[in-house]
Amino acid sequence: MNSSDLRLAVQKAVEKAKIVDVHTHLYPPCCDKLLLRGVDDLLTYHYLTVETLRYGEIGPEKFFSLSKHLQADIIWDVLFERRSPVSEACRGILTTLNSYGLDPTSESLGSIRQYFSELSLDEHVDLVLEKSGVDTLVMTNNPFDEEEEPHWGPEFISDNRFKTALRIDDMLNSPQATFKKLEQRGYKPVTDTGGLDYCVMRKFLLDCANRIEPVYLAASLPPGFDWSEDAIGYRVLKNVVLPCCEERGLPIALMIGVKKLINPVMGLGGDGVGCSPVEAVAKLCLENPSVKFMVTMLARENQHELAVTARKFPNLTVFGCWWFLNNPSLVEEITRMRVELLGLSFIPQHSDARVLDQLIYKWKHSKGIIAEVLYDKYADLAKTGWQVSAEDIGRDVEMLFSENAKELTGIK
Ligand code: FIX
Ligand code: ZN
Repeated sequence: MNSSDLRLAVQKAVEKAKIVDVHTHLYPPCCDKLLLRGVDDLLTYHYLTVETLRYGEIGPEKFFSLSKHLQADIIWDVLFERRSPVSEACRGILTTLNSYGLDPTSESLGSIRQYFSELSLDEHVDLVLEKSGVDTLVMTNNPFDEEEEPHWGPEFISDNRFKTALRIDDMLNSPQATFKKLEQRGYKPVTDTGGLDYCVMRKFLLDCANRIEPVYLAASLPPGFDWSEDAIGYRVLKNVVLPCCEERGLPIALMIGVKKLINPVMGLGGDGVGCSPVEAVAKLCLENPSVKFMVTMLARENQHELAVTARKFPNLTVFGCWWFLNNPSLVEEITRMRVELLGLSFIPQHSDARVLDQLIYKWKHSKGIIAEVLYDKYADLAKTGWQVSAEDIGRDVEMLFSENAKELTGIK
């Protein structure tokens, strides 16, 4: 295959690859308004609100006091009307609108809003999954989320395209507050003598798992998470969460490196990033060989050590270019490094979509970069005399976009 045929073959395989998106904040249609969608939700995504507020034309308190409609008007004016929308989050809006045949250079925000208002929820979900190529996506399901948890029931898990992940940050990062919530729900996690009753906590997690049938358990941990053996969060991880994962045969996804609310006034956009001890991940993998770990880290500086660590532990799968790493320059750098160190034994991306329509741009942008990296790697192989066939390329691409995730999580 000559280089232009090779590039075409890779692009075609990546373009048609169906996707298992292992981490999103989306909800099935039965959750109605919980599922964010349309241009106002796209524009008021926390990535864009903080980019708008950087220009200081309006203060955060005043901005967040406005309706979503007015917030979107301001964001559109500041980032699109009066400046070129060169940031990744801005470009994502344009890629998404373009995929619907909407031209924001000639159409008003009003006419764009009109377009989305005419899409029913079910039509919208079907349209976005078809356009984005996402076959199956995994949600983020926090048992302590008071808006979401009431939806947990048979209908919540009836749409096979929407899988659940039991998200238990609170149990590890704020255990004392969580214990109080467990007591309110009839669980007694602390004994009369002040000891921790791990069995009760495991029962809570297993009761949750019986309700939503998660494909993995997940927790986001700060850079300063206390990994010492006697730290309460670590003891809950070791004696409650990991045993539940083993009992149910579920992976544990650890998302490490977020500094929560470094600027609280920014709300969801107020989180920061910090380097975290990768050796803590290595120790977990070493001490729990029968547990499957999915790990993504938020700091660019952690990526190389994490990839090297994954070489040592078959029970460690690296996934995604998470959040502040989901930018073309970093997705390329990280994906190249991962292919060079891990071959095809990792999950290159997840969308982290909070708004339904984001699936379209987050995957279109990532697919473009991953295709470019794969082309280069196959071209390097060709220089050694190793020619890949279109079938080889298709097989490899399926692994990266869906098969690795299916094998790890049991998604069919
Ligand atoms: O912890 C997480 O799941 C993060 O992805 C979110 O909290 C974050 O706000 C986000 O959506 C980043 O893209
Ligand atoms: Zn997320």
